[in-house]
Amino acid sequence: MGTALVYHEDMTAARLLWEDPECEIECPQRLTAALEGLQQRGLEQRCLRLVAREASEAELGLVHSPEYVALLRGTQALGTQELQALSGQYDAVYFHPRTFHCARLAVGAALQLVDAVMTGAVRNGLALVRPPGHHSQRAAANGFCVFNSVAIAARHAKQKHGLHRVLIVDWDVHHGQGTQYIFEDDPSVLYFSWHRYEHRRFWPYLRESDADAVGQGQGLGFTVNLPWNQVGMGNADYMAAFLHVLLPLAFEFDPELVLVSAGFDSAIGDPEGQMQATPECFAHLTQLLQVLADGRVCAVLEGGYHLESLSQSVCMMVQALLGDPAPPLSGPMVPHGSALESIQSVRAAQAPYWMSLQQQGAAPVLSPSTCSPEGKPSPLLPWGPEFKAAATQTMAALSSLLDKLCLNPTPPVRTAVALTAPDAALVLPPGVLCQERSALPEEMQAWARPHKALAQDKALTALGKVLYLLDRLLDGQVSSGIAATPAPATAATLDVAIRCGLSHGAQRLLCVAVGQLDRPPDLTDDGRLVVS
Ligand code: Q9C
Ligand code: ZN
Repeated sequence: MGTALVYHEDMTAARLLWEDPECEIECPQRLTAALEGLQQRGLEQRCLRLVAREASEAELGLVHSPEYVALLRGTQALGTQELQALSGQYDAVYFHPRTFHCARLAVGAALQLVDAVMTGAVRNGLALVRPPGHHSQRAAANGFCVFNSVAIAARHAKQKHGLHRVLIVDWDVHHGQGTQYIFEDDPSVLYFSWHRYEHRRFWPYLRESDADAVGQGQGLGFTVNLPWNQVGMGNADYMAAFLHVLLPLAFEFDPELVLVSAGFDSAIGDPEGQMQATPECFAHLTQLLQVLADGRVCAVLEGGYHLESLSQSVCMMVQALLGDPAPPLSGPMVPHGSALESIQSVRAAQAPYWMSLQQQGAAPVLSPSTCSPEGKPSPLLPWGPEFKAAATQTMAALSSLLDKLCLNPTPPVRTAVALTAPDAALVLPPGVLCQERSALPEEMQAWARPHKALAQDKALTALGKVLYLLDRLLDGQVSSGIAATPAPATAATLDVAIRCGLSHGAQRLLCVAVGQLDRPPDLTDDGRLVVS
């Protein structure tokens, strides 16, 4: 199963017909640059190419009012002056005689993509469209957006494919307030948006873009806003946002489909976003989303105004959709303090609605920001510098872990299996090494001796294999392994394995027991060991 790329060259037809510095960045070259990038890297050729169709007026009606659709239909016949006058009725919008056609193709492309994914023709895909959609509302154009393609696609997925839970991930650098309004009381659509906010000093200057806007009525907890209060957010901040906010909620929500409002004005170089995330980051974000909804990810282009950055980021996303490994992330993987504050305030605002945020209930409730909108920093931070330092440290540790995941070379043996004689009849998949050696060195014999459960030959042989496997893991020859021990010897084997691991150079050891297993007694806790 592959990746769809939905496009129609007619979507380059709409363009700004008068002087307007705010709107001129939403230009036809955005689409041609993205498409050329995909062609040059041989990515377009690896996708299933679908030619976009126009959405029907009934489909537009899933979100928009009949009067608004009629108004837009009427723009096809207007002259430049009338178009400019009508555009002036909305915030940051321009109309062109081809706008209605383009916007219907943009919606149609999103619907075709959803249909291709839901029928199983492809696993995932990207609709390369303009105009964008996420600012558009039931009866209003806004922020270059005319029809809300992603919102319509979500309603369509529910109606036409019988879905009950759709996740919308809006990584455009602007708040998709249009999408938020459309679903604010709807628990069947989880809407996540991060956005440049700067304590409400950035467009669209809305109170309801802040972290404490969480939805209404039945939809409480199904609107998730992560406002960035500083520019310059980068890879570490975006990864932290996914790992600590979006993914916990998304796993709990368990969507049947993921729609991405894929704006790339959140990438480095973009004049609107002023952020620092590199194009590679979008490969990682895409990869993380693919663990949801059986990989059913439909991305729809929103913003992105730096042509080179846009094109590179689109390529990274398509590569990840195609299943290529993500390139390592550059830069120090340390989130900004301001990002951690934002993350913490969304988590606090959402904690009442999500079990996955309640374990860490000790988290302090923060005011929406440490800086009042009037500009003077608040004198008393709701969390002290110690807490902040601790959070930074935690994040640094997490980040270095991520670094290693990306940078470490793959060991020669991916998986090894340590079995005792009766299990050895198992047929192992190719490439899995069967651990043979079992002699137990003196040092470990000494550890084993106090355990009665290890007195039996069979248990001791198994222990020898486990410890040998552990050594190969620690010296990097093997990346993971599985071992069998006789049931009565499990606790004793674990005890010796932990002692051996810690004495053979493990810096940190996490021990997870599935089912009942007592913590081995007498283990000195020097901070390197966590047993759960
Ligand atoms: N410098 C999209 O990205 N102008 N729309 C903001 C602040 C409007 C953005 C001015 C930006 C609209 C889809
Ligand atoms: Zn945007």
